[in-house]
Amino acid sequence: MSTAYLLLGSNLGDRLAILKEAVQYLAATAGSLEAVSGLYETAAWGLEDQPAFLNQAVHLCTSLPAEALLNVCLRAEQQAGRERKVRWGARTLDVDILFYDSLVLDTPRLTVPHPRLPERRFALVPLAEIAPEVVHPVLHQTVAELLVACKDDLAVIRAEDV
Ligand code: A4P
Ligand code: MG
Repeated sequence: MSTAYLLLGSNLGDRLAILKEAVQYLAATAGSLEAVSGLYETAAWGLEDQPAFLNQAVHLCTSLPAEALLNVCLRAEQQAGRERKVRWGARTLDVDILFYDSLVLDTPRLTVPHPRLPERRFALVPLAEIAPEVVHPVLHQTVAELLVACKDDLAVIRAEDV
């Protein structure tokens, strides 16, 4: 069994319902859910002129290899009616693999750990809630340490505090 950390994000449609359904789909198709972070309302990173996201991190225990797990993530996005138009543009659902065990992989389809994780508070804050001690296999820093070092200052607010 492998341990995977995923980040879910939505900034179009009924974001809360879309994330709930995606978590259920992942649990039904990819493995057992070990932990789920709270929901975070986050300012859009990259292309800033778009609605705020809801983001959530998930810890899965899975028997799927990383490539097969990516296929499940892409299927979850399709089920949420995602249309790919603009890179970093608004989407009903985005599911990214942040870590997969200590795997380091860089292929045209899949890069793990997620290459932009250290630059993104919207990913580090939810991940730090469920996995502060997990060590980045390339940078050799824990998630908590990456969060302290992160220079991103876009808003990341726990949803019940909004
Ligand atoms: N891909 C490669 N590595 C991975 C990975 N580790 N996990 C490939 C998932 N997918 C991975 O993604 C394009 C392709 O990346 C996939 O088909 C897969 O083969 P995409 O989702 O179609 O494109 P994208 O998301 O528009 O671009 P990109 O560069 O993947 O963006 P990110 O990194 O997914 O970021 N701001 C806030 N506040 N919250 C967000 O969740 N998300 C993004 C998207 C931008 N700004 C955001 C948020
Ligand atoms: Mg993506």
